Amino acid sequence: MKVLDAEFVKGYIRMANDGWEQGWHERNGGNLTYRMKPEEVEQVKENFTPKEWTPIGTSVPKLAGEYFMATGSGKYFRNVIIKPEDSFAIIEIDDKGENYRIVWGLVNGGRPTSELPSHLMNHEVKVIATGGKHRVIYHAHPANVIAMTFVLPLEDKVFTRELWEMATECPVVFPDGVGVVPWMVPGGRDIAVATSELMKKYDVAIWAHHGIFVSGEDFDLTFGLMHTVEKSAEIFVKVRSMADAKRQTITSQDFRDLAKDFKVTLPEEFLD
Ligand code: 2HA
Ligand code: ZN
Repeated sequence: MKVLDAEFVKGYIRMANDGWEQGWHERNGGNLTYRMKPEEVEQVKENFTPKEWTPIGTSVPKLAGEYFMATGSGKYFRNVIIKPEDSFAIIEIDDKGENYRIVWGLVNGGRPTSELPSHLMNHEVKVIATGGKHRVIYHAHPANVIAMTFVLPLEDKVFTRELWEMATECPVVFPDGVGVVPWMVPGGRDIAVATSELMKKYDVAIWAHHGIFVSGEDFDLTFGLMHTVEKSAEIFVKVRSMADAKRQTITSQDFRDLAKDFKVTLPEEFLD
């Protein structure tokens, strides 16, 4: 089967375009990776033409031999839908988890996303934490979440609580809360390590003054998670624009009641 005819590839392209349409991907901002299922690799591998092995810049032994779809460094989400084979690649990880090679895509040259170390380290953490259920890591630059990082203390508890309070569905959608990474130079191993540490605990990591990373099982859940967090952040910005303080909000006891009915566990550390 041709790569572009496969359902999972269509799902990937749709998600990238949805992110573009939300306004989360100015210029070449953001990146999306997907860990392919073995049967999906089988479906399309007749099209693979492997290029040279290249160091990842970090070590991800749990991902040895896996195949990923990855947006290209310097490529635009805006173009994914019209020139997919120029905008993203399928890559293979070597048997040590230290090098990758492009096997399809990026036909006009280029490399996978500059945030490949963060993506792959997050994938590795999630393979372990979810027994392989999570397959999608998504990085975007949504304006309202970024705005929050200029006015709130950069603490997991503060961000979790504010985002939960801004929309009743939030504690159900991300019951573990969100982590916050202080400002760091993007693209390197240090920010990848800091982010993947948070991903052991959360599905959402906010990068101060930069954007968000989210992790999920499939395209719908992962896009939906980004969308929910950003919608909540938008409400926060509106509330703060109207008044310095909230007149009323969802209380800790309200959250406990919600958790009971919706059968989610909310960490007590976020409920005092
Ligand atoms: O330009 O978003 O963090 C891609 C990025 C880098
Ligand atoms: Zn970014």
